[in-house]
Amino acid sequence: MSAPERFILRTTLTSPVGRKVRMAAEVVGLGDRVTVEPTDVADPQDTLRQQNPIGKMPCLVRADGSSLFDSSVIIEFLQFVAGTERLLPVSGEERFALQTRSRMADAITDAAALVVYEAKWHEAAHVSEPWLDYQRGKILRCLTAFEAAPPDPRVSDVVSIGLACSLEFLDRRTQVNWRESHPRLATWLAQFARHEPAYERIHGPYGA
Ligand SMILES: N[C@@H](CCC(=O)N[C@@H](CS)C(=O)NCC(=O)O)C(=O)O
Repeated sequence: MSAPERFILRTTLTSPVGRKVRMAAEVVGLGDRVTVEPTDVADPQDTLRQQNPIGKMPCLVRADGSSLFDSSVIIEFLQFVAGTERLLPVSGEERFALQTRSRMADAITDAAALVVYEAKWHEAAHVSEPWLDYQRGKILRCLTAFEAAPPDPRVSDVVSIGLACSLEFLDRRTQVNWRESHPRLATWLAQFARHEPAYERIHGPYGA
């Protein structure tokens, strides 16, 4: 019998999307088969750009050298390798509602990353406040939708894993202050972090 395939995940340890994939790998029991190899997305010499022409992390490199991206594809692949449907049912109507909510959770990180990049890539005089407000509006609308219907904190799936990583990113980089205005979501995150051991393994102790 051949040895189980091992994977390389190109990501920094702090990337919220990289953390989403690493958490998903832990949840489906593949954490030991995924080795993180850090990348610098801004470095033109970094091999990431050959592995993923989009130049974004995370990117999963298989034993045969082929690559998988983006994070939602990687996560579906990992649950396929693990032989489970724990993160997302592979068929049935429920799949579509979960995928939609999963994209909404990811959209918080997408917009929050653009807020961070605005300051990183533009000199102070060129930072656009209307653009930042536009992105913060997306974050706040998605948070409001989740506040009205938070996920079940006892369930670890594509929605809860993505949402936890997005909220942790907002706590770390403070693109918006969300906790007071979204108390049910704050409670949800605390409960989810208590329920899912992979949360602490990837993000560190909750609230630290
Ligand atoms: N839709 C992508 C988003 C990935 C993403 O935005 N990654 C960020 C780091 S958290 C990145 O690589 N940014 C560099 C860039 O935008 O060029 C996914 O889900 O994998």
